[in-house]
Amino acid sequence: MANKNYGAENITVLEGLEPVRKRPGMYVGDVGLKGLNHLVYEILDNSVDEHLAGYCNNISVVLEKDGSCTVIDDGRGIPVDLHKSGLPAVRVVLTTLHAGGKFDNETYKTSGGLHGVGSSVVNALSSRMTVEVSRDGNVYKDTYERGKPTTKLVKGKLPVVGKSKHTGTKINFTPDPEIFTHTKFKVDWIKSRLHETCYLNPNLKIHFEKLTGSKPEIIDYHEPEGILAFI
Ligand code: 0RA
Repeated sequence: MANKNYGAENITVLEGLEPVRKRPGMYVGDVGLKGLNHLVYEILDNSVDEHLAGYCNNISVVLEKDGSCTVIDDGRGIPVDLHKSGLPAVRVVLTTLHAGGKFDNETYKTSGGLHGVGSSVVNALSSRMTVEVSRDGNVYKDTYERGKPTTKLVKGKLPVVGKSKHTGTKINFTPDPEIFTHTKFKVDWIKSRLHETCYLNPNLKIHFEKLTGSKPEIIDYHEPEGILAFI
């Protein structure tokens, strides 16, 4: 081998998002309505992982008027400090394919598995994505187009766009119409998924808003008995 340091353990970290756009079906099942809705579940599941890790108790899912989706949680916020690559950790999470399910940083391992793994796939398949992280009193923002960063770092750091007394992560993404055959989320499927997720996580509250179409919908999901009634 030309480079003896190039082993199985760091292959995943070197992989960009090109394979995802080349073969989207391999990552989200298909490029139809099912795959489209899968994007929401991938982002949602990362916030649920943060809940399982013992931090986030509230998640908000908004289907925006412009066809994008926003997921907000009150977890610790995806770390923004510099990763050894020299990039903010959140940018590494959102632009690196963790194909093997292995991320070379203990911080990213949780009881539920791995944090943020699917979010880079969603980023790759979105015409636009923005992430805002509230941490350490600041709100940091990063932006992407089809998985590529569009925000200029200042001394390697993300811009601070506001102040916050809270922590959490907000991700907004627009599924790429160049990839998907459908661009309107299936609201009923999403509502079922949110209901199920609350059923399985009795201490989790999920706020849902559908702002598309002529009749907006707002639902608060919370199942304090949930699955506990069966065990
Ligand atoms: C790794 C470490 C820490 C937080 C997260 C991941 C995290 C990821 C996501 C994805 C969606 N919401 C999230 N919230 C948190 C925290 C590490 C620390 O503060 O010590």
